[in-house]
Amino acid sequence: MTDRDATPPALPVVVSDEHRHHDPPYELNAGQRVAPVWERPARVDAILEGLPDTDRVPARTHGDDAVLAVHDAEMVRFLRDGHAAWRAAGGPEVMIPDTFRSPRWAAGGRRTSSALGEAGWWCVDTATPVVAGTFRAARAAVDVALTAADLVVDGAGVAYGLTRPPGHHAGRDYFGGFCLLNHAAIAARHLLAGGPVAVLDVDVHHGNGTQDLFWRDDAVLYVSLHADPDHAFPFFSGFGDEVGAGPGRGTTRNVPLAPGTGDDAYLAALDAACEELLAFAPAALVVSLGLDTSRHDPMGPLELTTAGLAGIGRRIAALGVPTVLLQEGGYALDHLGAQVRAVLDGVGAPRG
Ligand code: SP5
Ligand code: ZN
Repeated sequence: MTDRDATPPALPVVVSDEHRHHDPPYELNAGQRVAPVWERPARVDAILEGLPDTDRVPARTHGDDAVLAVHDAEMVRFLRDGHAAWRAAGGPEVMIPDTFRSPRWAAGGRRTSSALGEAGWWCVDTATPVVAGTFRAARAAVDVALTAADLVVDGAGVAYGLTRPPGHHAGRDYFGGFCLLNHAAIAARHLLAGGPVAVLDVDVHHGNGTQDLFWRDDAVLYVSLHADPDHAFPFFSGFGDEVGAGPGRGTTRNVPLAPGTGDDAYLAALDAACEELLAFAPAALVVSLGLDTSRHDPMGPLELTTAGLAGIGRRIAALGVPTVLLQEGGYALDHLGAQVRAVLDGVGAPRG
């Protein structure tokens, strides 16, 4: 092409190598030691192998304000300093709590001064091991998300942030589900300066953290398609009758899907969700992009093909809303590159 003005800018892929500092040697799933962990650095390498011809943008450092607008400052402090305190108290390299506060305790539970006990105050599961470099990686993923959001604010139309570790299971004052800081929620809150924001969560797991963060907020629409939590993580959240509360009643939409759901039923459900999303008239869209809906995924119970994932991308493009795509789950290492490529091809922006 000779007319350079006719060529849209390439889809930016925001990256950071800092994620490598989160590389736990094992996790506990259903009481069993699992090694290697599901959520590991090789996921990012696999994704980038699928995107050889993209415009890679290094994450820019952002201050803590956007993080503290979403998360409890004491939890951020724990994520930053808690591992060192755990080690000093005799804890092993991997910080996994063995005692969790229950919301059913009559006196409500109370913060502890024990560095070994404190982990069970903030963490909700045994599958989210914290190691010495975890905070550094999670904090860099926030910078990836905010850099991608900035690109969209500056007119990029669509940007993809290769965030790792994922974020959508982390709430204001809890973490779990491989997630430490909720970068999609942080990006959404950041984008609110430009008007109402929709979050579309297509990870196979319900994004309980994002739902909770915007539960009472009528400026953020949270829409999630996911495997029915009656059979799948996070088990206790994501049912169809959860719609938000107070001023946010009606700005949370959950679409639980039966195990085995394939392309046609998934994309039909997504079409209906997209109509609701358009009726909200968001100024910006954040997509929590999990690839664990794939039939190849070792964890998710859904059966989407890679062509089905491209269909998700096409529907996102058809919304015509400035869009920040942020990576969440997806664990089929041999397929991840082709999967992200399929979604981004569906979104339709040239990759460079
Ligand atoms: C971001 C994200 O996708 N988080 C998911 C966290 C799921 N944690 C529970 C892991 C349990 C693994 N069970 C595997 C069953 C394999 N058939
Ligand atoms: Zn997931």
